[in-house]
Amino acid sequence: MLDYSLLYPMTTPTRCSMKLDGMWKFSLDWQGEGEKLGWSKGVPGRDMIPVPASFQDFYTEKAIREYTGDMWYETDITIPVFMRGSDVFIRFGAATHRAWVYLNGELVGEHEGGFLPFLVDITDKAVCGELNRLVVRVNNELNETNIPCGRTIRLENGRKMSKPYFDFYNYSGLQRSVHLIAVPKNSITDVDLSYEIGEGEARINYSVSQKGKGDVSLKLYDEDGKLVSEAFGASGYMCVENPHLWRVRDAYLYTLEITLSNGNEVLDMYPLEIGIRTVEIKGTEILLNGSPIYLKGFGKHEDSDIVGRGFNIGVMKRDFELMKWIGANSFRTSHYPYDEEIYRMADREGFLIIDEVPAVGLFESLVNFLDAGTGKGAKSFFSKPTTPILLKAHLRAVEEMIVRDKNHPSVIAWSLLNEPESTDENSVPYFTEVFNLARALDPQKRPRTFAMESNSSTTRCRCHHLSDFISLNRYYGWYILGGYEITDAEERFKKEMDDWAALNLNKPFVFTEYGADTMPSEHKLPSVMWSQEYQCEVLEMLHRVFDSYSFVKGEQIWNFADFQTTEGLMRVNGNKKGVFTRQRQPKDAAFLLKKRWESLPLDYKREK
Ligand code: CKX
Repeated sequence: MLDYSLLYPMTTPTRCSMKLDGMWKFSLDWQGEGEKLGWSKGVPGRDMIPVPASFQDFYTEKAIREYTGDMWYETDITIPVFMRGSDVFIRFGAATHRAWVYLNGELVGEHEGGFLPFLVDITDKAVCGELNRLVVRVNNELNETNIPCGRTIRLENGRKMSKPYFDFYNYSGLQRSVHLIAVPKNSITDVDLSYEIGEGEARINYSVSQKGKGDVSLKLYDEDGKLVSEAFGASGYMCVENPHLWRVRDAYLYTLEITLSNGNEVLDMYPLEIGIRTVEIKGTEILLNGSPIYLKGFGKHEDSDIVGRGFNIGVMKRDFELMKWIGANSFRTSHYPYDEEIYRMADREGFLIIDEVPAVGLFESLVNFLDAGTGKGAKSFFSKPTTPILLKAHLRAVEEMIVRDKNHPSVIAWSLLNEPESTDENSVPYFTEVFNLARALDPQKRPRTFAMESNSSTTRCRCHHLSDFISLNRYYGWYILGGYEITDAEERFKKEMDDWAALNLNKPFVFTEYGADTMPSEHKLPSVMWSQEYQCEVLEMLHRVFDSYSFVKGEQIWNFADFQTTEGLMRVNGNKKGVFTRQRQPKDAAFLLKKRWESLPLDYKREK
């Protein structure tokens, strides 16, 4: 159970939320002695860095970019006197991968897990009306007891180096906004919502959690600000006549105003934008509001020039414009939950999200994504002495993600692992716990899945029975039989799909990854691998196969844009499977996809 509220930070008549973003003092802790030297009271040096941002790509020295270890941030904040009498918190959108927080030299909180928010209660420590020094020690080391998994090695020169078991750069630091928030002593802490849609009416089931006393009441306003329903009491339901449903690329948001009061006195007020919609799986259909949908879109990353994985509101806007232009309707938050602004935008724009927890790199191999791609066998990742610690961190991240994201209409499914080693019997109890927790925590009981690489085949995967729909990451024509062998790749792919069909799982399949690395500079006729022409040929081949299996109900290409990875023989300054470049300009494949996706109806492959 989380001991703080993960409601999105807002200023309301009863609450105050102030962004602490800007330039913070910054120092890398090369010798790992900041703690001993008292940096918790004040960070040495004069260097300053933007928050939010990854620290890596600002500097010109490679040793700084590749730095692994502790880094220290500091800012001085005036805590307004009007916050006296409230519960006061510092809320971190994310600190990658772990953080210790000090206020005026005193440790006030810590958190592990680099992609979800956490709050530090400073009510009794904050000196209202004065400057308070906020210092944060962030550590970006990878290990096998936290997600995402990796290793930290030491070079001969004594420096540490990150060895991710995953294919994205280990960007780190304070990558999302930091807020100072004040909430009343008696406050709304959470709300669970689920929907039932009937003829001319919708029912919103709700349950509000609170701290302290107060009576709960709720008012629902439509987009014109008209009151459409009311309810009283901490749990129950509200009815909406002729509801305007939230639909794919046709969103409609109501505002649910939750009030906590004592007679006429309003103790707390929190407004939440909600969309009335249902999601379920029936046979091989994915149903939104009872109607079949076909997913078209991307696996993405939070990744851009200079700020790395730091949230960038301009990049977010451009990405949504490009997704609209190309005719997409969905994306997976590969391989970690994204900044909350992105879900708010998806709610507004009517995009569907498969929300993924940062469980990536859970595969026993040094370069796991490569071995995985070729279907090589593997030992068990889930039978190590450290597995119980890893599972605890994983469960905690699932809880934080679902508590944070459960009320977004855009979120239609939970992806609980990416390309794990699901082939060993020890994976079964591990996965079962993760899947059960997701089901227990989600009031809307959304479908759960995990993205499976080639090794997780029909005969070898022991865990696909847990998925409500099957997510396949497949690289026929790239890691498997690329180039002139593409015709064999197509046959091999069809053979695999026939094997899945023979299992008669009666579940929808979604391709959560497929594609080919492509250098935007390369054109070649006839094509060669890495050329723009080849990317298009691979897609045409894969689309033919997708189209010939009725249970395939979605395609999310890897990747939306080129992105940074660790340097190496397989990567040309990053992964180049983007449909767009890292600067968000189209490759040829973007036009091919636009033509296809604009022509596929939302209920493509609807069963009669
Ligand atoms: N899937 C065979 C996970 C992604 C990688 C992608 C790739 C792999 C492929 C696994 O994080 O970027 O290699 O392009």
